[in-house]
Amino acid sequence: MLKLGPRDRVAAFDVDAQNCFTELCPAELPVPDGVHIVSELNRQADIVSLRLGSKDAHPANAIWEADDDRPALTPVEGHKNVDLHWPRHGVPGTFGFELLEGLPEVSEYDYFVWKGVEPDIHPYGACFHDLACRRSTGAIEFLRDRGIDVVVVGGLALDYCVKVTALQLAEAGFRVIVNQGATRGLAPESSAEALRAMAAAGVELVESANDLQVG
Ligand code: VGL
Repeated sequence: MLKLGPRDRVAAFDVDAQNCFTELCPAELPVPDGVHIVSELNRQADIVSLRLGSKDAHPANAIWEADDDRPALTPVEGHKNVDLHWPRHGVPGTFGFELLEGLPEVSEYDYFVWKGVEPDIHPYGACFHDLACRRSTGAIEFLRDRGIDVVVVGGLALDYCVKVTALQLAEAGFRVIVNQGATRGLAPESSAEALRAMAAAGVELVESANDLQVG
């Protein structure tokens, strides 16, 4: 059991919990078992005082789109805010863009971030718009303003956007807990590496919201 302190100092962050990162969207970025995070995201949000969310909101003409010549995960050269090619995903107006069924409406979150809106910007973390972490999305300032010092993180995918968001929050000085029941990874090796990197940065890991005690 992890004791997180008073409820009014604890927030939850649903990172990119979108259909495009589940097997419902095989042509986008299907995360194995990704649809099954909803109940844990809701349970962790139920025990905290604020709920933040993010979505990838990518244009269909993004310069990082993978194709036969430039497969997913190959590098993109010459663009400071894009590192890798990815299949098209998270395009507003599509089913893949929508939050997973069972989550609140976007407007019910206490704070919400749309990221990667520009065709030549593809960030991972929900706290900064750019890869160099210079342009805040406002999430960190919102959490500080509200007196939050602990953030429970889940969403998709563990090995990319969840990892980077957790590291950004830890770097900003928050106590960060990743609920493994509320996240899944794209691939086993990168997920194992994500868990190592987060642990090295002081991020705590729990199996489920049952392991969290908020006073
Ligand atoms: C993500 C890879 C590419 C994520 C987004 O949300 O984890 N991963 N784009």
